[in-house]
Amino acid sequence: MKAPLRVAVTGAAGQIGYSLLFRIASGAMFGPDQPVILQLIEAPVEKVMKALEGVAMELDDCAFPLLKGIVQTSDASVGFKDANWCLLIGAKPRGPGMERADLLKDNGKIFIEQGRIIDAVAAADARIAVVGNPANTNCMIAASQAKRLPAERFTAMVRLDQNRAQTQLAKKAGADLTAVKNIFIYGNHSPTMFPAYAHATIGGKPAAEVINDTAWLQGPFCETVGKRGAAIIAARGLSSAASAANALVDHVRSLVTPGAIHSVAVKSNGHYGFDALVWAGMPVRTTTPGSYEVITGYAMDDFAKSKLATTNKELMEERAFVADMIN
Ligand code: NAX
Repeated sequence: MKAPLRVAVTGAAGQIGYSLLFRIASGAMFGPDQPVILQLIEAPVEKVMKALEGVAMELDDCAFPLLKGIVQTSDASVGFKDANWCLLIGAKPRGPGMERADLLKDNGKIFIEQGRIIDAVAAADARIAVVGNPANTNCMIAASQAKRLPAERFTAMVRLDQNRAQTQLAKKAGADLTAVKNIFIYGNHSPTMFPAYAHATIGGKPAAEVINDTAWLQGPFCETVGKRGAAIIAARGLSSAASAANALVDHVRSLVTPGAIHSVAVKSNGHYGFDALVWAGMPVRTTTPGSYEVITGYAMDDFAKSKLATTNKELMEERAFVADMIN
């Protein structure tokens, strides 16, 4: 039997947490032979901590063979202690009339604190995946606090956007979902993101050739993927939760599976023309469990270049809003 992995999850009593924890405990994230200890972190609010207790009771009631322990805490230094994976889902939502700059700054405070504590107490091999929005910038902020853990350990999730794009391409082509390959998300997890359809293939042929409708690819396709979150809220009255949890399972599973090729928001280091200091979605190949290399060299046409410039500009603006907090 392998030693259990410690998996810290913030916002554990929230919507995404409720869809996610059971899948981690069942083995979907780390495999059917990998035991886990869940370290659940919530806001220090009585009602929320009570709700977390209920979630932990339900986890117990599933009798998952791989679940070797549950920690419930509102103290991040307890929750992140010795964690091998830190899944940062909890974030402050945008309130009515709230300015984006204020949202960035309020979340900045949370992610500065969490980044500092993770760097101090998490396991030497700790990996961090950020879901809480604005995910790319929150990830950059958390990473800014790390002195021990290298920046590439901090990733933000754009996998939900990749999954959405894959399904849209398959539906349009009338193809099976699994026939769609190499659709990658570049830039910010926001409506400015760019699903780079030109590199995608369907049944081994270029997707653009199979679909043969450039206006659809440049227009409704990009728009549907970019605004899917808002469409879910309009239909469900609540933001995406099960699909976001599923995407996080995919994000981590791909990052621990050597050879997997997938979209992750990582420190750009200037790849694809992004500002070197922002976290931007791009294609990566997992090398060893938890480590990856950016796949560089996909050629971009003028349309793609203009989309990359737009999403890069937004990421740089977000960085500028919080620059005084991280420098
Ligand atoms: P919920 O509001 O249901 O849950 C969030 C939970 O986080 C709450 O229980 C809250 O008490 C907790 N929390 C807040 N601050 C905390 C802190 N400092 N430490 C620990 N816990 C804290 O939101 P949910 O629907 O679960 O969404 C969570 C986040 O994911 C949001 O920021 C949301 O915008 C973001 N999303 C990101 C996506 C992505 O693809 N990157 C897609 C889905 C989702 O919209």
